[in-house]
Amino acid sequence: MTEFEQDNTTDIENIEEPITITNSNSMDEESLNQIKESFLLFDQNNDGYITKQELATLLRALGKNLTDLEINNLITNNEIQNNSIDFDTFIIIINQIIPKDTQNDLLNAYELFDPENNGFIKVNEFKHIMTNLGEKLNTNEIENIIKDLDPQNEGKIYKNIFIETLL
Ligand SMILES: [Ca+2]
Repeated sequence: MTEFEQDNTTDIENIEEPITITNSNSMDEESLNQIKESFLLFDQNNDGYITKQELATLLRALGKNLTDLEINNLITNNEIQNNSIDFDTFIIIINQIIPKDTQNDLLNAYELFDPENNGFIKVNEFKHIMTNLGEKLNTNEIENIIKDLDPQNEGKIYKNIFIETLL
């Protein structure tokens, strides 16, 4: 994901219209197109569904390494029948995975740069985090995020603001 802005889309709206992912804070249009292409590629018999095994492979291709247990939980939680996952369901699954990943990434990143647990990180350290998270943000995007994270322009980002703003 490259969008860190808050959005007002509720979870219920996302469930009703899982395809309207561009309004979600977890995926942009480019990512969605990329995922759609991958889905079609992995749906080898072109019936609009992928199997659980294809799901696992596809998730790995998208950089999401899940255990068998995690995959099975996704299958169960989304009430997937007959080992058949359509694209809408796949997007719902992706949205269930990405926020968790991002949250862990951010917390790990935060702890990495505040090992003494001072409760804040320096803005210039934060810029370093953002360029190493795997989420390639451009300078403008990073500056916009920093405006939210350091509203008093103190050069410090406090942990609570960091968590509240980015998660
Ligand atoms: Ca298929």
